[in-house]
Amino acid sequence: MLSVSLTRLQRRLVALSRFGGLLGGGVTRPAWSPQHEEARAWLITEMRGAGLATWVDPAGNTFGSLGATALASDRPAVLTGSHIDTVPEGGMLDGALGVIAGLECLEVLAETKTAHQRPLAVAAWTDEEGRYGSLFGSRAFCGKLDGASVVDMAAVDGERLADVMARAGFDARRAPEAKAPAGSVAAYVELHIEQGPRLEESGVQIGVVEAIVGVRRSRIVFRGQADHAGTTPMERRRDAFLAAADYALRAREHVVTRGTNRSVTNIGVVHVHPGASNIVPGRAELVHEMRDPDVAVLERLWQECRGLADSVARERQIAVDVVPMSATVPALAAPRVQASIEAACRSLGLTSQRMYSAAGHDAQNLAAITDMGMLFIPSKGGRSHRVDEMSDWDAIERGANTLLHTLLTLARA
Ligand code: HGY
Ligand code: MN
Ligand code: MN
Repeated sequence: MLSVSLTRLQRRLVALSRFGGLLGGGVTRPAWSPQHEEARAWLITEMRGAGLATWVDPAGNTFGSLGATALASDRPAVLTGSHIDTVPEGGMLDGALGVIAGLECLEVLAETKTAHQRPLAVAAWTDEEGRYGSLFGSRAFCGKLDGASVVDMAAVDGERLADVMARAGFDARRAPEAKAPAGSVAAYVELHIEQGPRLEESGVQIGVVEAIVGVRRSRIVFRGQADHAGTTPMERRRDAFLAAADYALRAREHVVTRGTNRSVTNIGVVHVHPGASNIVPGRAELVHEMRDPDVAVLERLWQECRGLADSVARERQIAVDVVPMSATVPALAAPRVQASIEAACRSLGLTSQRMYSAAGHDAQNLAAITDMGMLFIPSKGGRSHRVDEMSDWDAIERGANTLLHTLLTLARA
């Protein structure tokens, strides 16, 4: 039975983790950064060494293909992949697993000269983590990138997308040209770590994704009055940070009590200005995100939290601006791709369970142009987006073999 080489998988995953690798373990490899571009060059070399044709599109998505030198409407390809950018102080598997396992699968098919009707390709989508713009590369590929917005896209710290792309040799204005030819993708399936505790706690080997959550992100800026921290009487202070803290606690409570059991929310970025210990904060800026697999719930919660921000500001004589940043749409996996993953699990003697993804993924963009599916392997302790993110190597091998047989089924369909 066709199977992947765990030795090769391990070698490549460890090698990739060294680009932006941190001394204590973990990886920081933001999209377009020097370490990301070195990783891209390394990946292209590995793809070519595996006998694949390679190309990079105007949005910086990197492709390795078996049986085609480009995507074409008259020969729809079966696509797999994920991303090689990471969050700050992230792990070595988030994204990397899907790209390296996809490369491994295509290399096995090439070296065994296994017949398949459709071309196959593995993609490394740019900026999946959304440092400059959520799910950027796959959004461009699926024709969902608003060209006018690209020039204004920037990271929360102000670094502009156009500048970092230019440094990496790309013209941001051309990113929308990455749009795939109509009908050029027959199916898309992505292997990813679950990034949560459910699979490990249920003891099931493979997760078959049914749906992927939508994620809404906003910048919320509270504007009060900077004042002397010693001499200003407490009752006269218009402290922007206190308003932000009040909002954060109440918004979390609101989502937990008024959402569903699948609604989650987080505030991971806080900036206080001017940011000195002896100045009452004049301005406090939060990035607030919320998630749910149901777009109606997500929209309701988002509107209700906007109202909450206004209430907090009024109560504290503070001004507030709620600036939408990104809104990804929940997506459903295609039944035929889910069935192909489950058939692969059965042929490999692996247990599987259907589940929704509480993380966002490029696959939710691909759902707009083709039949999409995802499969998960368990994350140790459910840990992810942290330096000790890891999965067992035999789980990695199981996931890659399941991907291999799923791709083969889809490429023969
Ligand atoms: O944030 C997410 O859900 C994903 O890891 N980008
Ligand atoms: Mn990911
Ligand atoms: Mn991630």
